Amino acid sequence: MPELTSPEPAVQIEDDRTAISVEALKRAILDNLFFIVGTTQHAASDDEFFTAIAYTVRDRILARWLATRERYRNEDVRVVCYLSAEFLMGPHLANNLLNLQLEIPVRQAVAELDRDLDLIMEHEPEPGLGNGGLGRLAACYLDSMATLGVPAVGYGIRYEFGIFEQQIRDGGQVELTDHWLLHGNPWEIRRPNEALDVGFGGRTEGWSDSTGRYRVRWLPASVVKGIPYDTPVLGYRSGIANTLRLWRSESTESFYFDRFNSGDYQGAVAGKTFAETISKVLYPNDEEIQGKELRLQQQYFFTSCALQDMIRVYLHTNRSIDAFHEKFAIQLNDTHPSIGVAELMRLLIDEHGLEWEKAWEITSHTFSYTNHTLLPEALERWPLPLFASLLPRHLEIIYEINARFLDLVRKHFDGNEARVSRMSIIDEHGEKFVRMANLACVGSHRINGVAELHSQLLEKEVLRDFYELWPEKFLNVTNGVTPRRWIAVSNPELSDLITRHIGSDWLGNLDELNRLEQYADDAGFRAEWRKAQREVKVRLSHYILDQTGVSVDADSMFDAQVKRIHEYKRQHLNVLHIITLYLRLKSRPNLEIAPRTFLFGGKAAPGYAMAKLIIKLINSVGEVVNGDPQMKHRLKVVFVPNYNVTLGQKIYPSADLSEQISTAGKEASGTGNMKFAMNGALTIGTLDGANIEIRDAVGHENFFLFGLTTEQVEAKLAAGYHPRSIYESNPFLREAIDALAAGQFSRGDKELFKPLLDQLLNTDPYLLFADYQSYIDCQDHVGETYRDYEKWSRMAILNVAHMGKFSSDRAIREYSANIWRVDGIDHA
Ligand code: NBG
Repeated sequence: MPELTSPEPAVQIEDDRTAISVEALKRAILDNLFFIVGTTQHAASDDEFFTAIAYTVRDRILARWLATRERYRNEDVRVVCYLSAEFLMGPHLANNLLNLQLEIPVRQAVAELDRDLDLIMEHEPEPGLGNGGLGRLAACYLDSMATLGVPAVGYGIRYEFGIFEQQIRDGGQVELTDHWLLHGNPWEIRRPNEALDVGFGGRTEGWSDSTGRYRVRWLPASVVKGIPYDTPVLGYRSGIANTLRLWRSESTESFYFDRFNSGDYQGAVAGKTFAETISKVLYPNDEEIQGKELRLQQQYFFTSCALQDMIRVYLHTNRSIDAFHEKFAIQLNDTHPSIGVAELMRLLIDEHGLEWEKAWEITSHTFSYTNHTLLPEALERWPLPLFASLLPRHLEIIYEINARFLDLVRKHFDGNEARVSRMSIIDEHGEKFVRMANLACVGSHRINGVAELHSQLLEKEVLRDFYELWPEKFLNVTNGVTPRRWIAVSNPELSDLITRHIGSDWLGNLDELNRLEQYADDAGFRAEWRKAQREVKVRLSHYILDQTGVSVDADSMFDAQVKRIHEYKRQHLNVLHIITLYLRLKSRPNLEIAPRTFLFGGKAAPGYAMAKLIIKLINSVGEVVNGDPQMKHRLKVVFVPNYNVTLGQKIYPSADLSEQISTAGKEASGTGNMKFAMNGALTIGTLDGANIEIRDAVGHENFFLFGLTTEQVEAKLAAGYHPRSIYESNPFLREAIDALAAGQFSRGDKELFKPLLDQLLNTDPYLLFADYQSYIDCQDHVGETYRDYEKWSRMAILNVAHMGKFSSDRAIREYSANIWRVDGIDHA
């Protein structure tokens, strides 16, 4: 990989439109306000100002962006195509300013125009085109690929409506439409010249070509157009701008005049409606499939666009299609784009005339697959009739892939039919399904999990048969996150402090953070550390007051859990601790504790009743605790609404304690755990996902561990788990549960939390009760430790010093070396 040395500002082209002096920037912003937004400096709203600034910055990205594009087309580089149904990019402006090193002059220019850059940045809408960890990981990886000079394109869907906006009303979640495109999107460029067609439905027919070879052609019943929208993805100081290419679906004919003229007004727009629906809205489920036809349409739509796009680029190079896999490495971000395996086969055989064997060689050398979850409810499978009616030709191809594959399985496993039926791409138990994970495994040359434990569990459980057939395909790549967005952009106070002491190279090489170790014992440094964090906490407390009306004390411990709301993530275990603490303080009012502010954030899938009840639970407990005068200066509970990247950027830097408390064996990796720890929060967590590796990296003495291990969880469930007996024998747990059941946190309503309590008492599938006492004891230890703030700061510094491994740069180096076999190109 090339070294990141260039200290000069990367923009060098000094013509009128791209100059970077404060004067030139001011002029450009005013011009854009006038000529693009259609307003003037004094009349412009902050939204309009944002747009003008964004165009000003985009102008300064374009030259390198187009140059990068040309290089990838013309030079003999292998390009990584990262296929993902979700990209959770977050706001672009601050990140682009950092990467261009333009923050100082732009801030100055904006100030001279009598506006405040920070306030204006609050007006950037967030492209929420993802649900959670999986979509955000894709965004961190794009950042690192551009930084390391790995030629890459992110392919996905330009959803008109991203993840819903969450409001809290009467303590419960309400979903509102996300209008992220309302004011337009200054970062993207629509490229109608590069539109492509995608078919759906219809039938297939056989024919003979001029050499007499039997061929098949697909006659789709309808065709939609995919229009690409490109957004530049800048590298940090690398001079490179890769591309995020998102596809919007449109009708091929905007209007069926024949029908319109004959009076069939509805028929005239029906095709248009079908086409436009495909990229309309993101499915808001993170780890549960919904099995809806539209979802399969979305998956096929963007995957087909991406593959056709690659082939088009490839044929431009005047090479024969035979070496396609040498030009492209395709990464499947979970199974969502795995229909690509069948689509590439179709394109190569039906459209480009290759023989099956050759097409398969190309295909299986092109794809690799990342699995992101062990939860069985997330394994994608499509009912066969639905699949057949939407993608008839792909089903034929999948049957052929499967027949050949199962021959191999039979040979390898000596005709073991139980294996054959488990490994088959078609599930034939009762109602038939196409199993997308099986298709992905068969069609990929590398399969990876996202943390050590997760990869081991894939090999041992979910993908065991595939591992036993092809152990050489499997590997682990532990997730990482970009320190540019998650430290530098989110936490300028900490960033400055670090840079003042160890210089600025750490942002391009996160291992450098270990040079902070020497400061852990320096009382002066620790004081500065606390001062920096306090500023961040004060800022968040203003935001919280403004958003929720709750006033929180910046000197209390900020104990934070932000992530999707899910039973396996156990936000309700956190609540059981709060209730226990509350009841303890009620019965012993003079008890001295470290004052705590519990912060929660996260969305629940709209159809997930239990998750929504957990939100209600958090808010109900908050209402009682925050309203109790005895708790003043001791406990506060806040649910900060509409958790997204923007809000994450405020919360990660402010936290003292990071809650990573999933049932062991359930969280594939987690990435929020890394963002907190990089910003100095200490972790309380189970031995799950990447927590294990974080604990090893930061030192066991700097990590608050509790709870059962994966093996103990499995053993307990296998032996017959009885949560009610734990409830009966643990007086504190009983007290907490009884208080909930009695309506103490629901204004006397004894029914409200009954579904949750019944589940815990009867089955408790995520073992909250089994881990309860261990969690409480560990939290008591946390509270004691926090009171020794010198000790705490020391731990926090050591924690940050050892987080280098969790940079997405490290993860991308591993993908590049072990999966994609690509090098970074030299920086401009
Ligand atoms: C999520 C896992 C997380 C993991 C991210 C990124 C899905 C389907 N999976 O543990 O739950 O960190 O993927 O790998 O969103």
